[in-house]
Amino acid sequence: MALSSYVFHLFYKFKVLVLVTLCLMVLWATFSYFVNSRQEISKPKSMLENFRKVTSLEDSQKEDKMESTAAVSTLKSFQGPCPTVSPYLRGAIKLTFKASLTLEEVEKENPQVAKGRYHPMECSALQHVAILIPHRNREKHLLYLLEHLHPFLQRQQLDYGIYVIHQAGNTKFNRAKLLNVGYLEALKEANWDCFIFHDVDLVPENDFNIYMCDRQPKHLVVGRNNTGYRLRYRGYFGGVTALTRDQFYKVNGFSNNYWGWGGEDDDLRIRVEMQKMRVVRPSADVARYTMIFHKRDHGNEENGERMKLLRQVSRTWKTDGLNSCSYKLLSVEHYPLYVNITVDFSMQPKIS
Ligand code: UDH
Ligand code: MN
Repeated sequence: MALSSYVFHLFYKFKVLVLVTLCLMVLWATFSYFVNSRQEISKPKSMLENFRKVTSLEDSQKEDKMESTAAVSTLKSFQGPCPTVSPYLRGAIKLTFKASLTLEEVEKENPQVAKGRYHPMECSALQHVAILIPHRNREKHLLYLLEHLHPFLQRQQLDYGIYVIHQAGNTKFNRAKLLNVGYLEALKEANWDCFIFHDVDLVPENDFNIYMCDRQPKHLVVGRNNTGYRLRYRGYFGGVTALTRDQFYKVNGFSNNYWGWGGEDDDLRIRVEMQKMRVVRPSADVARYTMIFHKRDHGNEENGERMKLLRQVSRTWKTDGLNSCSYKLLSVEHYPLYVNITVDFSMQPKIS
């Protein structure tokens, strides 16, 4: 008798165990369904839908801020990758540039950006992207670019950082060398997958122009307002380009020898083509920019030597580039909306 009651008891316990396991499985399935559906919101169909979703991005960011760090880190451990098309994209936007805009206002608009960096809370970004901006004496342009670029990149659900590489002193401006410095210095902070080399005065008009790298080097400026939204010339590779860490490394970065305006972007295209890579571009209807009007800067006069330099690329690229980029690093400052890297090139031998 005692044995049969023992067996019965054991069987009963087993049944309870099976029931509890089943309940847990149902709970788990329900939970994962909700987590997934948060990420896989399909591509927006109408303006109204876009508007609602962008509002909900702002709301969810507010909510996220309120959650305790512990809760956020628990959620993050369940996080899947972000969708290939972000649900927050809006398409073409009419850009405005307010004369009285201040950096404090832009900082207030972007409380979730710290030390120039941001990552989405709701999913794990597909790429870690460093935006590199060569700069000297264009503060107002930088302000407008930051104002538009931060929300633009957040709507694309990117894990990104903005670096401004500032050339100190009065030596001729060297855009390409500044961008080499940006690449080398940014990689000291994080293992970025993708680099966007970005003029300070070009503001993207359509957030379907995705700031991620492709399997081939990508040129993002098909059209801009001051060229009637047409490609400046066949082979143009200037303004804004996107190369992966490896693509840029493979071509030994930019040349360091272009002082003053012009040629350095064509040089990079030649390097890319010599490595059997091919420049790709997004479609003309999304790769549109507004260039904030400016005149030629003092210290960035046209480089008369550029044609000569361009004829030598096949001989010089291996020894002139990332591996020969010498500079004096004056400071690395972490501001709320960007990292400011200041360099001095005045010790360089070649100044005309
Ligand atoms: N840049 C600076 N400061 C300078 C020079 C250049 O920050 O003093 C940077 C900035 O990021 C700029 C980029 O380098 O966007 C390219 O320089 P640019 O804007 O002067 O080049 P772009 O081809 O203009 O746009 C060339 C001269 C325009 C003459 C216009 C006459 N109609
Ligand atoms: Mn310009």
